Amino acid sequence: MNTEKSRLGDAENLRFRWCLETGILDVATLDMCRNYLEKYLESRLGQFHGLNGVEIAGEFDERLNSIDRDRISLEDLTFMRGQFPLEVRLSQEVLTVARRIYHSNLLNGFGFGRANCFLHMPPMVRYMLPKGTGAGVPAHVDRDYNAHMRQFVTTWVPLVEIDSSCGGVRVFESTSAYRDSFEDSKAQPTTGAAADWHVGHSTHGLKSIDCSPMSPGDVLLFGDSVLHESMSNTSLGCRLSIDLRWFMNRTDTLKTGYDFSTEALFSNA
Ligand SMILES: O=C(O)CCC(=O)C(=O)O
Ligand SMILES: [Fe+2]
Repeated sequence: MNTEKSRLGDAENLRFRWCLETGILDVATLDMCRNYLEKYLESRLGQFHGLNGVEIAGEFDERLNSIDRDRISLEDLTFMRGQFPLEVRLSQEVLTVARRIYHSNLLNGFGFGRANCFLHMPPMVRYMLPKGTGAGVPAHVDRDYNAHMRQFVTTWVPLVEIDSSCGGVRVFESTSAYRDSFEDSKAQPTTGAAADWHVGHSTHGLKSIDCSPMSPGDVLLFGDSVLHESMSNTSLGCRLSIDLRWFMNRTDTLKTGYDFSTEALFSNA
């Protein structure tokens, strides 16, 4: 056994840390953002025959499974996977929510301060239709999807009530055995027709925690090596959420970031 590997330093420990903070964000700001997203979704889903949410979700899943990947644009495919397009992800409505987090003390417990806190751009904004299983991300650590960032923390921000039916995020306990085997169990991108998510990590034997209930204003925070997955939405409503990724040094990304202290974008690309 590699004892050095299990004696993790503080910085390494933060990668496996997670917590749920309640009543942190201003609900009016979140409502404003939710209204904007709902309007967008309503007009865009109209293109998919204007069916109600449940039927659309079924249709999306069926199409995703049978789709000829050469005949659909990447943009449409990404949208059907529950991800809002770039214009929405870069909107002021979404940036305003991120700004609220920056100006709170939320990230202090992870070692961030105002002078060392940068947002990965663009934020991710997701919807999950009722029974829309195609939008669920299998068990993963965010590092697997963000190799361009050195170390970061994710804040998951729900814009609707999350309960056991409108499930949110499920976190898996980072046991020391899991930490020791972490580097070896790195998930690989899938290939072929089903490729959208990485192959899910094995969660066998790991204790899981469903992060619910959560209300608008609550924030789930987790380090880049915390194993987690999407929960299903079996409710009749649409789930809306934003995930924002934060890093401490401007040089921690090979792509684009946002500096709220100067309200300016920067790029290391
Ligand atoms: O919203 C989801 O279903 C997944 C969220 C997630 O994986 C993340 O925020 O990193
Ligand atoms: Fe994730």
